[in-house]
Amino acid sequence: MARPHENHREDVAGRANVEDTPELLAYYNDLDRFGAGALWTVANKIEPWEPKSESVPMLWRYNDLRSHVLRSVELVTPEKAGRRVIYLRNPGRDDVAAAVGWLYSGLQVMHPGEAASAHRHSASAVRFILEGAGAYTVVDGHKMTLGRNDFVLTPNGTWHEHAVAADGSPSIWQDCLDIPFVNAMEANFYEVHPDLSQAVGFAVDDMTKTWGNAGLTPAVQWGKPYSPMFKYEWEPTYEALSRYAACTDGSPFDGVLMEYVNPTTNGPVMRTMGASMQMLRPGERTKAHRHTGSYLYTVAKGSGHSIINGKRFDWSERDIFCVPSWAWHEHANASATEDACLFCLSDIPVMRALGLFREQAFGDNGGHQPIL
Ligand code: 1HN
Repeated sequence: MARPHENHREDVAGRANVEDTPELLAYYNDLDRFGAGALWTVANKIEPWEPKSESVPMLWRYNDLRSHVLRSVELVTPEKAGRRVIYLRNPGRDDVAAAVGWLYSGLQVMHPGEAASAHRHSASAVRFILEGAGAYTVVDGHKMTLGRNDFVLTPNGTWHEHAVAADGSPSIWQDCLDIPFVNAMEANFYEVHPDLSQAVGFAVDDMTKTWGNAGLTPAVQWGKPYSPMFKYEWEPTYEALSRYAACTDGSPFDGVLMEYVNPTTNGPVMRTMGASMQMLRPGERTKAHRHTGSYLYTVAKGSGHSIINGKRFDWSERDIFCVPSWAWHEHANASATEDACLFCLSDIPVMRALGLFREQAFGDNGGHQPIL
């Protein structure tokens, strides 16, 4: 059966604008029968003038989701579910389970004494800790204790498992993975650990103690294409932002923004996803800009609002919101006395590596400045 005929015409010189005639419609039908089509009917659709995200700006309130995340503990076991996770849905991206763009995110809960089995996959992940005590993750034999606002890497191909110590408390963290991207690349493999659990082969938190030392690097080689510092802790992050804030005006678009880096390269923590922490000083309100690449923001501290493509989203601690690629956005701190901090997870490393990063300030030449 022939597919319904689509014809995306634009009355602009240099764009396709062919009217349908009985002869052409018959021709399109003929092409369709042989698995082909006429480019001029779809050219304007597949070559938009600028990025058009299918993702919708969204805010997920922690207060709305928390009790439902905790309820999953009564409903399913980690043994049966693999991971107890409530994932964040974007109405435009349900088909690929993306929270925004090609990024997946979810809230995972674990009770004291529970453990999730070890596995590995081609997708990379970060975990950002929202609440609880005693949680830990093991990545390739390195055990990391997890505190509030810490974040942990589980890069492409590394074995990983999570647990909460018996004397800990119910723990919730945010998972962010590049699964939709890796699936779009049709390159995702998945493997369960043969023993379901890894032996811990190193001192607890050794990677952070080895690599996270105020600009000092150990005299050891690290040949892998991701950061050896598997865990970045909140206290040194906040201290770094506070120190930097005391001697900079910051960016008019981003406030005081610092990138988490691979200490062996100064580049992003992983090849597909980057992370940063952004401080909005008391009363600060940023100017609007837009760029390619998708962003997931988690409110680490404080409260405020963001305006994304003209819509206002009010946020407070532990809420999560997203900014789709090429969406205008600006942020405001609600407090005149306290700073606010946003943890930002993005696919910017992909955009930069592939030469696809573009950025524009609101009002620049009325938006008519050439972007390419
Ligand atoms: C995964 O490995 C974890 O390791 C969480 O905790 C969520 C969602 C999809 C695929 C793999 C984890 C995941 C995931």
